Amino acid sequence: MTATAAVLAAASVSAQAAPAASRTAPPPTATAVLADKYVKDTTPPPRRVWRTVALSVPKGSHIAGYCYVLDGTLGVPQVGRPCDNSWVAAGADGSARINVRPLQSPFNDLTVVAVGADGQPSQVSTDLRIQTAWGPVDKLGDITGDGKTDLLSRLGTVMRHDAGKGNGRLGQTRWARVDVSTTLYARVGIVDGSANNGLLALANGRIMSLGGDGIGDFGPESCCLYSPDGNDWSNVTQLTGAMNVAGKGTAGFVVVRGGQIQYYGATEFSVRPAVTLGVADKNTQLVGVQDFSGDGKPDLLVRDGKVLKLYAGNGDGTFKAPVVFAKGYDVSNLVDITSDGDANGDGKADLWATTTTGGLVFIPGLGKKGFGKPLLLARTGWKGVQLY
Ligand SMILES: [Ca+2]
Ligand SMILES: [Ca+2]
Ligand SMILES: [Ca+2]
Repeated sequence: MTATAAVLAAASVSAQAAPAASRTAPPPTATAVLADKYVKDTTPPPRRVWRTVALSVPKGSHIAGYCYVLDGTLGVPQVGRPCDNSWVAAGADGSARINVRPLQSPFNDLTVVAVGADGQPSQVSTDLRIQTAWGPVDKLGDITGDGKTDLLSRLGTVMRHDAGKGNGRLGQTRWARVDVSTTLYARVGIVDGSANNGLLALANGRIMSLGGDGIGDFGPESCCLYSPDGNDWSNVTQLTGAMNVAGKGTAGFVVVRGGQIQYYGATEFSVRPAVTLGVADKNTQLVGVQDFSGDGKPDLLVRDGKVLKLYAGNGDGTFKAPVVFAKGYDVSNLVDITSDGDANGDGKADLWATTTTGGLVFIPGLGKKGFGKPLLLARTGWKGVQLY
C-alpha cells in the first residue's frame, strides 16, 4: 500500500467510525415468539399451516414497527429507506402480531428487525426457527400441495402455474417470482431435501436445481448437476424430468443433446453416464416421462412429426425401442404438448397441449390404448406459451 492509499484508508475507517451527531439511539432488539394454538402441541403442524408470531420490544421503547422475512434475506431498512420485505406497524406498547406461512420441512427461519420512529433499525436482527412436521412428500406433478396435478408453463420471461382441479381442468392462475430468461426448465421431484417438488433449470451450459415452495413457486437456483462426460450442457436443446425411471424414488432427466435423445439418472449432486435412447432431429419434441403404457413403469413419450412415439420403460433405467403410440399430433394442430402425469384422477398419465389458434386442450390418457378425445379448456390466451 502506498503512503497516500494508507492515509485514504485510515481516513475512510475514521469516517465510518464517527457517530452521526443527529441520530438517536437505535431501537432495542426485537423478541419473537410463536403465539398460537399449536405451541402447546408436542409435534408441530405440517408445512403450509399459517403460524402467528408475537413481536415485542422492552416496555417503554418507542418504535414504528417491524421489518421481517421468512426463509429469505432481510434487506435491513435504514433511515430514508423503508422495509422492502414484510412490514407490520407496532402498537402503542411496541408490540405486534404477524401471520407467517412456513413452507419448508422441517425448518423455517424468521428474521426480524425493530425499526424506530426515525427509520433506524435495531442493531441486531432476531431469528426465530419455526419447525414443521416432516412430510408428507408432495405427489409428483403437484406443485401446490393439494394432491392434484398442476400445469406449469412459461410466457416470455415469466413462469406461471395453473392449479389443477383434479379432473383435467384448471383453476387459479398464478405468476411465479422465478426469473426464467434464456433457460430450459424441467419438472422433477424433490431437489433440495425438502418435501416440495422442484425444477431443474439449464442456463449458460449448466444444470441447476430450484427447490419448490409447495404453493407454486420455485427458487433460488442451486448450482450444479455435473455431467460425467464434461460439465458443459450447452448443446442441450430440450430437457424433461424423468423420475422413478430406475425404480421408485430415483431422480433423472431426459435431454436432446447433439442430435441424440439421452436419459441421465441423477442424485442430488451428480449425474450418472448417459443412456442413449435414439436420434433426434428437427421434428423431435420430448413430451414427458410418465407411465403411459399402464404397467407402472415410467415411459418416454416423444412427438416425432405427426405421431407420438413411446419408449417403454423397463423400470431399471433402460427403455425399449420406440413404437408409434398415437397418431394425429402434428405441429399444425398442437403447438406444444406436455405430460405431468395423471391430471384427472384415473391413474393414467394425461396430456395438456396448446393449439395453433392459441387455445389449450386436455387430452386424457387411456393407458395402453393411447389417448382419448381432447377437451377444450380455453379458446384463447395460450399463444406463445411453453408448457413444462
Ligand atoms: Ca396441485
Ligand atoms: Ca409404462
Ligand atoms: Ca388420467
